[in-house]
Amino acid sequence: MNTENQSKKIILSGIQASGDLTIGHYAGAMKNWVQLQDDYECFFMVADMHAITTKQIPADLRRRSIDVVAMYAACGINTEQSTLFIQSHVQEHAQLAWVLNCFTGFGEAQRMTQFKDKSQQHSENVNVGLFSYPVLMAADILLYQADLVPVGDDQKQHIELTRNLAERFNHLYSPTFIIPEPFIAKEGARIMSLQEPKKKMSKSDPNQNSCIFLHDSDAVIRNKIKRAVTDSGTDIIYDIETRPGISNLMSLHHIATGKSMQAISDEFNGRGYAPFKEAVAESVAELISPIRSRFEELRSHPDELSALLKTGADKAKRQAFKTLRKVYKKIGFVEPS
Ligand code: AQP
Repeated sequence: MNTENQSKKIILSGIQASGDLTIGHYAGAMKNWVQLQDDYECFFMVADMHAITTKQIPADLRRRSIDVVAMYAACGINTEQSTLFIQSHVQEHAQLAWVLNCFTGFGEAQRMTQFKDKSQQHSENVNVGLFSYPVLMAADILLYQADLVPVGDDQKQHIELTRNLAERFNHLYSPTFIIPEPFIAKEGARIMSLQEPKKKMSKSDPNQNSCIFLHDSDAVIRNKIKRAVTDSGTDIIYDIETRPGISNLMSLHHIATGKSMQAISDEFNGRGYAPFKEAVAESVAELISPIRSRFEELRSHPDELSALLKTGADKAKRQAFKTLRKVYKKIGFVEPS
């Protein structure tokens, strides 16, 4: 770590390797990361350990873990500046998660709404890992002494749990963990399914037409937006309650062009859905096209990605080991001789 980095606040964030990344991940995560990376020391991980809380095909998980790293870089993460790593490469995540499990109340974990949602979605596989997912997430964050955690608003409750666990530990022993703050993306950054606009766009949605993947071709993007579900009526006005389909398309246009919701409404309201959908398709295709090209270029150099991951894991490990060592000492574990 250089001196400049030592004075910078720390960010930790990550995405599960449970599917191919969508424009939702770009809007809710990577776009913010790119903006924050100059001002913070950033650790961006591929959450493969979180991914196995739902069923994964091993070969797909292996491929996707590398795809996610390449996608981070393709979206503009500076790989020289930020630390990119795969969660399972740093064993301290599992080790701290175990310790934190022993400081988490059962009722406290039971209150997590994401567990309730996900256990309904995956009712055939409600495992203990899914239940303690937020505790592993707390370990991810606290290991790096992160000051700020950029997340979607659906993750706010998990950050609250992380803060509670850190405060509990600090109070029981002595100051050990930084208490992290969530960094929640602005309005319009939550992208919804193109087919069921009241539901979040999710990479593991079995309906491929509900998602725009960051590797989709221009033709596929145009087709998916053309087929996107809209609302009855013809108004192009941002209102997620009454006009979820159109509001979602407005969010996509906003992400792709930077135009405000009001400016989009002023430009398209009264002209009908067809020209608006065409404009959204064009802007989204224009946003994704260079990302897709950079992704393909990076993916064609697997050795460089491996080297990058090795450097990232080494750097992440140095920080993680420092924190874990302190924790082990404080709770009374004997140091190995
Ligand atoms: N549709 C979205 N809109 C805005 N932000 C999103 N994020 C995910 N989807 C959207 C944000 O990306 C970060 C990490 O996502 P994740 O993949 O680790 O977890 P997730 O939120 O469970 O994403 P998915 O796609 O829904 O995964 P699956 O289908 O595997 O459950 C978070 O900050 C999240 O808010």
